[in-house]
Amino acid sequence: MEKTWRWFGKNDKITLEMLRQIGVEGIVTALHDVPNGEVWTETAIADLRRYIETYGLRWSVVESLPVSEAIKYAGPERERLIENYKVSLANLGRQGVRTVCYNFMPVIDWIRTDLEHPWPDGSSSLYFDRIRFAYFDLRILQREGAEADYTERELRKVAELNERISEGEKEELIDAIIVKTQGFVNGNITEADKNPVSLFKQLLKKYEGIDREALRENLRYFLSAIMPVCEEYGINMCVHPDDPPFQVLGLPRIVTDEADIDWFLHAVDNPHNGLTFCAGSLSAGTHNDTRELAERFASRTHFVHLRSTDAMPGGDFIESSHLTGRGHLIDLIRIFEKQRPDLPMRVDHGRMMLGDADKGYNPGYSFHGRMLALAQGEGMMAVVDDELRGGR
Ligand code: DNO
Repeated sequence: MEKTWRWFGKNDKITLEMLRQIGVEGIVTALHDVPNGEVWTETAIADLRRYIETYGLRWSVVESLPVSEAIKYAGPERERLIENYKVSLANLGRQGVRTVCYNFMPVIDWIRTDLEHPWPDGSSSLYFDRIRFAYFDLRILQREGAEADYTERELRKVAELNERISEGEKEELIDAIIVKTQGFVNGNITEADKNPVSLFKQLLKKYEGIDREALRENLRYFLSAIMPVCEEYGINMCVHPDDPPFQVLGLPRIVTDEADIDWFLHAVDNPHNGLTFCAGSLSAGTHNDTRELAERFASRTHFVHLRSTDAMPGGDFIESSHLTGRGHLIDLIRIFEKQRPDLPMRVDHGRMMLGDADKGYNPGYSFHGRMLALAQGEGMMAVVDDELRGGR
């Protein structure tokens, strides 16, 4: 697979010069300063593409061309937004950038409650604590009917947490769940927003009455509308699985397991409609076996995220080492190197280590941690490639 790296543009503290030295071949990026829903002009795309190429690298994947909320909840602006999306796709296609990752998660993209979960060795990683998340839902958002989504035991734990949680910790929780993890992926809330919780609640309201079936229909509608452009320009769309892959905050999530993936691939049965195989997101659901999913969906996968998780008691999960955990990256590399050696892959997230913590990197996107993970990924790929050649 092609070794790619998520880079956040010319202001990223991790420069293309650095990436060239650590064996990166392709860049995964986006026009991060274009607001969601607006057209990506061909000039802006060409400028970034050329800049990347001056470093001997190529712009391999767009992550993400964000799908505006009104497309997901079918608001009145949907047609205009889909038209803009099509123009952006055509402009990307004309510039030769033909793999486009996006997601269809309502309101909130990926979810973590703790951005610096300490490891015994002094490094840290991202973590999802189910009780803290329930606390956010029940006590901070005070979402109507939320109690029904938690067990008696969980509700008791939330009440216990309420006795000891400090105001500072509450702020940190809000920051982790809806601000720091969201803004940089062109999410709905950024650090500049004064009252993130009330903004978030307004967004949740837009989905009242939208269940799984309705959201599926809106995904089908969107994909059907853009497929002709994808065919014309040879663009491969690859939806990112929901992270974590289960229902949250009363919102439907529709890319969570084998049946969901099967559904959307058949709903618009076109080879340009494919999957981002995010091993980290999928493995965070204990109902998923990443190896079975990879075997089944390799042919419709257009992009691979190598990351692993470990399930903890009580529904928590931690971002584990890339060599261990439920991601089973060695097996996935075996499957993809054999069936789809052409695919771009990036190591997704890394621990914070060796001074990463002071640099202000986006959560999960450390330099040293990801460099270590890339080296591990490269090592696994080298062994698998050797196996495939029959060893020596
Ligand atoms: C987080 C990422 C996601 C992902 C988007 C793709 O680190 O995996 O934010 O980029 O969901 O659309």
